[in-house]
Amino acid sequence: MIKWEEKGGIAMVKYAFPEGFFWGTATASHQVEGDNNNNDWWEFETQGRVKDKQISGKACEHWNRYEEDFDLIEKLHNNAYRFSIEWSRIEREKGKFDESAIEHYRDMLLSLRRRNIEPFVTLHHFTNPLWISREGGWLNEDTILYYLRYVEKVVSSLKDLVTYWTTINEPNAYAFTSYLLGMFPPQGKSLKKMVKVINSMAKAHGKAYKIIHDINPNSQVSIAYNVMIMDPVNPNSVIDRKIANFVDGIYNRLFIETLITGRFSGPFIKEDIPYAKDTLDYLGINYYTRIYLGLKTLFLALQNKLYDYPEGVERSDFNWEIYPEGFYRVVKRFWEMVKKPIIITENGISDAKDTKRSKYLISHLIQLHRAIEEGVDIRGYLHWSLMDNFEWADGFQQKFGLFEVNFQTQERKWRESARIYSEIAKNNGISEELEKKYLS
Ligand code: GBH
Repeated sequence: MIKWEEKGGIAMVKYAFPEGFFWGTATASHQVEGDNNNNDWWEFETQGRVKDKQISGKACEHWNRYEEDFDLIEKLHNNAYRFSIEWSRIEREKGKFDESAIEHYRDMLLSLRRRNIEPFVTLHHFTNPLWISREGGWLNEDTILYYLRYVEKVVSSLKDLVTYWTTINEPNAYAFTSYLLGMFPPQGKSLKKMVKVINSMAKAHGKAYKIIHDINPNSQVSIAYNVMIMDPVNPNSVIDRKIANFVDGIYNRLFIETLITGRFSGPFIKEDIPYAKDTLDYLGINYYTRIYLGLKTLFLALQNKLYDYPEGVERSDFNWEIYPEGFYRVVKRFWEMVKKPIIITENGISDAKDTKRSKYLISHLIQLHRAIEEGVDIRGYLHWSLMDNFEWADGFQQKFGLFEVNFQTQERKWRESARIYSEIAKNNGISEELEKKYLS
């Protein structure tokens, strides 16, 4: 066995990741910046619609504390950071662009570049400027054009500093949660509306892809796609399998298949969108968990209870099943489907006490490694999230951070899992010691 000293301080790595692999974390503007008072979420919060009537308020004050936060990223030995640009800051009023907000994001990017941290920039992460939502949000087709005008403005202003763009975060999860489940603004409860929004977002992505490449041909453009494993409650029941497959089709396939084939083939809408075809330079995947679907789930859904996990499975504070093998299944499946390099744009766990996060991290990374060994081209892993933040409709109680945040003092504190992640990134892999310590 090679000793620590003999390898120049690098612990012996059992699961080595490819050279140049991106190790990073991810955040989203509204969840961390603070004072995003000009978007639909702020309105939703101030109407008392978030759990315990919480508001995002100052959030993590990342807007003013980003240097301090980038120091932490450096200490994690990370070489990548994913964050989003807040449309409602760039275009507070329709057609009026705020150059000072663009300058601010420029400063952030320059700071990342100085530190050799590759930025992954998301252009839309759930929030919309108020003027957009007041004009009908993503059900109004004009929103596609407004979005494209905003994209053109941002990308031409920042093109020299950004290679990796994410046009839209989780169009599927956004449409699902905002227009079918009614849990996010504008609280729609209609399958038809949900399908319409997925359709519009596929069009928006297709056009944005071209705009971004016209501005800078070297750009790498993708979406961040939320994939949930959807298994039937009872694998022997034909009805359960059919229901699982139906939901899987809309949630996990519809949007992405449009980008592969140029054809949108959903319930209610079938149409060719030729310009959306082949518009992924890489695929961003957000993976968290598995859900079970079947006849029983449909009844639960009517009572707004979504998941029906079997007894005994390990869960997060959010009650989501911890299912590392699912990560392997997801990347294998999407690799076969898309045949484009994959970057994990989110993966993480709500775990306030940090008793499960290190194990979650290591077990998921080992599954990722397994897929890489089998030939899947995975280029990076961005953990959700750098620090505790405003977890949308659930407010501040769900804690996804590698760093704990005290929201009174804004102090950031290392969790044990942050130290583990730092060690993994530094070694570009997982040592046998780590595996033994957390997985046996
Ligand atoms: C990601 O969404 C988001 O990109 C990120 O902003 C968020 O903080 C992170 O995950 C952690 O949640 O189906 O009943 O659970 C993941 C997909 C979609 C899962 C909305 C939670 C809420 C309704 N999310 N969903 S439910």
